[in-house]
Amino acid sequence: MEDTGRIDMPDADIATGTTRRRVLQGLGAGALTLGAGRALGADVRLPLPSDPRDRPMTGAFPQKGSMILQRTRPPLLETPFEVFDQGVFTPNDRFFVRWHWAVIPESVDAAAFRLAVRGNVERPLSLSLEDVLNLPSVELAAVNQCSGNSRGLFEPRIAGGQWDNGAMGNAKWVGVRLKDVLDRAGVKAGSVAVRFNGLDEPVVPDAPDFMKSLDLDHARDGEVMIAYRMNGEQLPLLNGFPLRLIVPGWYSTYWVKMLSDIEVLDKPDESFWMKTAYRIPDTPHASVRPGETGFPTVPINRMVPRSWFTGLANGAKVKAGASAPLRGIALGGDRGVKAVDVSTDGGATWAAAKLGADEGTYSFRRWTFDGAAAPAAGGKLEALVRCTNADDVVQPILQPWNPGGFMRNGVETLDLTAA
Ligand SMILES: Nc1nc2c(c(=O)[nH]1)N[C@H]1C(S)=C(S)[C@@H](COP(=O)(O)O)O[C@H]1N2
Ligand SMILES: [Mo]
Repeated sequence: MEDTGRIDMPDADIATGTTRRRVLQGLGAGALTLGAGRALGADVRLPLPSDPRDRPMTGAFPQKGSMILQRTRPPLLETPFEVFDQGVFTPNDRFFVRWHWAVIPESVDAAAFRLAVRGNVERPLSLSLEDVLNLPSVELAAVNQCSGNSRGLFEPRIAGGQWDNGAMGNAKWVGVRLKDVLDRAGVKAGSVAVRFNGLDEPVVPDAPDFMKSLDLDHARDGEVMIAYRMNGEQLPLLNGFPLRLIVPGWYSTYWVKMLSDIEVLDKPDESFWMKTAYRIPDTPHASVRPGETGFPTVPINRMVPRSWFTGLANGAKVKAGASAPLRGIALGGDRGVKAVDVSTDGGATWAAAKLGADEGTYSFRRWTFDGAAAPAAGGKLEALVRCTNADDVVQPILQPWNPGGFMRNGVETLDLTAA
């Protein structure tokens, strides 16, 4: 097993410009040798509408704790939903993992690593990690959510990763503004977009390398960042060590991991992952009828509001005649959470939940609701939860559908029995 990447991370003094060094933990040896996943006890049964519903739990991946194994190579690891009840931030070792191609470096040599900034710029750059760490740092809480999060719940069923709701996570990201990096390179007049590529590669040479791009104005908005720290630690290798793009409020397909190449384009990006893949219907709620064809499409973009119950799962028993302890998390999407409402009459009336601490526009927000009285013993209680964001975008009651299985955000239901 070869030695693996270590990164000398500056400590909290980075803002003062000092680079007193503290070596954080190196990456586990043989990091990505993905053999037969070590089984961790019983399988987990996901609440999907069709089989297969069972998934193995795995603890076989470097820097990762117990995760739901969706696929081994390239790894797709889902966060068990109970993790979202434990805190508003998702621990790095429980944070979901998704890669498109199986050729992922087993380690990254932090000293040799370079980030290229090139294309339609005045001064092409080759930045070391030290160079990046010496730029002014910013911190932001943001949810990283796969476009296909919850795809396994769609009916009719849609091909692709059959995720339950755990292809998402919230972290505090520290890094540098993409704008500052672009300014150092000097974006030339006539530029329209910026394309991002990472160190991973397709298994066969003629398959399309995973790359994503943003319009130039978006790339320069001062919020899009290049992160080197996640929840106070260096990024786990599987989450993009040493650098990844953070695109607050947008689906994580844009959050390119192991970011090594930034290319300023003077024409729109016509490559596969923008032009062909990750496109949504250009219709209200990006929704079409199953089987419908001939609709216009656009690249997937902003996230939409969502909310979930945590703590209690469908079928749970609550105390008869007492107030049911409802709680959960919400996400505003590309705007903050304005309100979370609960209904216990099928959506006819709604009452406001109490919101927890505001960790920022793009973070999860906790909510609690104690106004739902359970019926007499043996009776059923059905609760619905709905998030409204600061743009007054509200979750739809009827679940939209699209052929990619993207952007699921219909209102969630919790069925309880009083005992
Ligand atoms: N380099 C690279 N970055 C990538 C991907 C990839 O395949 N390669 N997948 C994207 C997609 S679709 C998702 S959902 C997120 C997953 O981020 P995570 O593994 O840190 O949870 O990474 C994004 N960034
Ligand atoms: Mo994704």
